[in-house]
Amino acid sequence: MSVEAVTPGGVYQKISLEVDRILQNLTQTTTDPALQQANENARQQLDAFRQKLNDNIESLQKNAEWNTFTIAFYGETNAGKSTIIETLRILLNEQSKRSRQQAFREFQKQHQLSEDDIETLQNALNENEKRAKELAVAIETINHDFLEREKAFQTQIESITALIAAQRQHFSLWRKFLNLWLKTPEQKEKESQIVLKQALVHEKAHALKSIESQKSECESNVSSLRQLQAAQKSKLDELSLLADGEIIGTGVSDFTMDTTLYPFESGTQQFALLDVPGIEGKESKVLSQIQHAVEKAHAVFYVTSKPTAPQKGDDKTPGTLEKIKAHLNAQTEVWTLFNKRITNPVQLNRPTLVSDDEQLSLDDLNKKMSEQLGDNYRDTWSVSAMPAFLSVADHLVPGSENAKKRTKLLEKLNSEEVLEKTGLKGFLSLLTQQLVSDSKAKITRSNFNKARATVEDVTSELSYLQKESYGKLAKQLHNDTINAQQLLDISLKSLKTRLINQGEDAVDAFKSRARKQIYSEIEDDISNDRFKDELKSAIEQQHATLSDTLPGIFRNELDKFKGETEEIVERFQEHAKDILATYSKLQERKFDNQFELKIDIDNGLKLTSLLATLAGGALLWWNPAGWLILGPALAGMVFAVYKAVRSFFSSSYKISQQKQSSDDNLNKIARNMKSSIEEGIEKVFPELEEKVVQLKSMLEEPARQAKQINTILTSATQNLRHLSLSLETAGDK
Ligand SMILES: Nc1nc2c(ncn2[C@@H]2O[C@H](COP(=O)(O)OP(=O)(O)O)[C@@H](O)[C@H]2O)c(=O)[nH]1
Ligand SMILES: [Mg+2]
Repeated sequence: MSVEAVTPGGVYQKISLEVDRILQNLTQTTTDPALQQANENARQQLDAFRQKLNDNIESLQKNAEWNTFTIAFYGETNAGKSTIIETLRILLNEQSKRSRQQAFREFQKQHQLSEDDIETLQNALNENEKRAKELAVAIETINHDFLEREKAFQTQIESITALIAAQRQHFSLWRKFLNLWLKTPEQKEKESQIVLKQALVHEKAHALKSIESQKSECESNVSSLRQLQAAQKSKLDELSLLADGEIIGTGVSDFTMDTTLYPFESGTQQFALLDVPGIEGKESKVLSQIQHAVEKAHAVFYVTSKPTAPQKGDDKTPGTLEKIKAHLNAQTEVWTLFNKRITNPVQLNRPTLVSDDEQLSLDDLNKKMSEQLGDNYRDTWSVSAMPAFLSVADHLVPGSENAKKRTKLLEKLNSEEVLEKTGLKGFLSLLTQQLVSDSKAKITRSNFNKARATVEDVTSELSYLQKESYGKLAKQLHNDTINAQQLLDISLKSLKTRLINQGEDAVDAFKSRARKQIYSEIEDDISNDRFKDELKSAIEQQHATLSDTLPGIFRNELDKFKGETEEIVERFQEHAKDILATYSKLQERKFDNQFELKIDIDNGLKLTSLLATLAGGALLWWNPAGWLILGPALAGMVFAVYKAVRSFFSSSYKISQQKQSSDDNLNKIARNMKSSIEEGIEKVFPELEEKVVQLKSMLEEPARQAKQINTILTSATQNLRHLSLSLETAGDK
């Protein structure tokens, strides 16, 4: 077909039509019913393949991308795919990233969430807390001071009171009387002390008043600042949803469940990156997302955080290597992206990102990937995603883990150096220069190749079915048929030999019986004339016996032959069924029972009815007794006359002469009979041979059917290979 002329996208329809055409042309009608059956079987098989191919092509058509060069990031969860993509989004100002960052900035401004804002609030809080604490200490000190002073007054007052009491004991009555109006100096002193003490209480209240009000002001400040901080904290949580790194996983498996497409522009180039769910996921949703993503992609990065080659699976579960082969086989460009996990920025100061040991492992990985993917596999590129991301992520929540890590990282190296040392700078130029250049041609090549691979996949399944099933089946059936046919030939030949032998034996028996009969007459010394009559009558009697027994003898042989033939046919059929069952089983295992092997071994009932008429019918046509017409033999008997004259003189001589004459005549008759039987057999045998020929050709039918299907499948395979080849050339144009 000429796929070159097809518009992009139209190629899928063209393939379907072409496949239809190829498959329809293969099974034309025939008048041979056995071949017609085989054609029908082949058509059913091919239909199943066509259905499968059409389904795959349909899916390709639905997912194919013809305009934007699309690169899938493919690998296990936690390999770092999203981290790398996030870094590229920031570096290349990807649209949705840009608007998110703007939203981040606006939200940050609106809710005053800058580092300064946070710090100012924290400082104010700290200040007030500190001040409140200081004021509390001051209050304590004042309280303590006044307590001391109060205590001093109290002691003074108590000692004066004691003095006054002691003085009063020594007072005269008069003095006591006077004391009612006149106070002693001690008493006056006491009163003044009391007044002073009271003044002290006032003084204390006065001293505390302002400080305490300051302190409570501070405390109320602290509580409102705390409220502000709580509000700020909840806004920061909201802000974190807008921060850089939103697509990076948290270590939870299947963080990325859907494939996300990020469109990029770099210079004049446009391309898209696909963030694909982890390939270890088993959910059907994840599996179909992966399938669609690889159908869309024109190049694939297999991202891994381990430098070792992907694991092989076992019989039961496919390993990563098998998954990669199954998913990426149709890709035209596959790279490995090794994401070296780095936790300490110090590691970036080593001369190379990848150690010697890791490089050795990566070389091995490259080798294994090349083995799986052939020429379409490119190479490994190494990066360290997390530090690269941190170095460019300037929209992070202040105080967050990432912000802290970023600060720590940038203390040691600037952003440019980090990008250089993490391999991201080189990766970026690989991506934007090498990979996406000449993308129109690459898109065509990739999409045609995927279509080609789809055709190829189904073709190789078909080819497998052809080679491993019908091809081998046809060959084995053919060998078995030849074998059975040879056995039939042998059986027929031995029947002939046996019939001749049995015929001869019967004639010999006839001869010896007739001989015995005539000899006993001869012993009675009979005349030559009588001898002639007796011989004739002995021959006639024994001929009658022979005519009676010969058909039975032949029937026995024919029955034996029939038994043999049936056994040969039966054994052939059983073996053919066994072979068919064996291949059917292999088939079921390989194709999940999708393609049933179909061959008609029994050949309807035709074979059975042919077998029934084969030997039984023969005797209806044959008449072995009729082959032995006696008249000419009797007429042809010869008796030597001169010997008869001499026998007149000697009786014993006559007896021996008569015996001699009997023998001569019997031998001659027997010889004639034998050749009559042989002639008879020769005459009727072709009829039997004809039946055996029919039988042999019936035995050929299963092999012919298998051969016919095999031929059809072979030419379907060839035509599809042609189609696949033309897709390859078309894609390269
Ligand atoms: N220490 C370290 N962690 C990384 C690095 N790259 C990715 N990670 C972490 O690995 C986890 C998964 O990363 P992510 O990009 O979501 O992986 P994905 O599942 O392949 O998309 C995240 O927690 C990342 O922080 C790296 O270079 N160093
Ligand atoms: Mg991810």
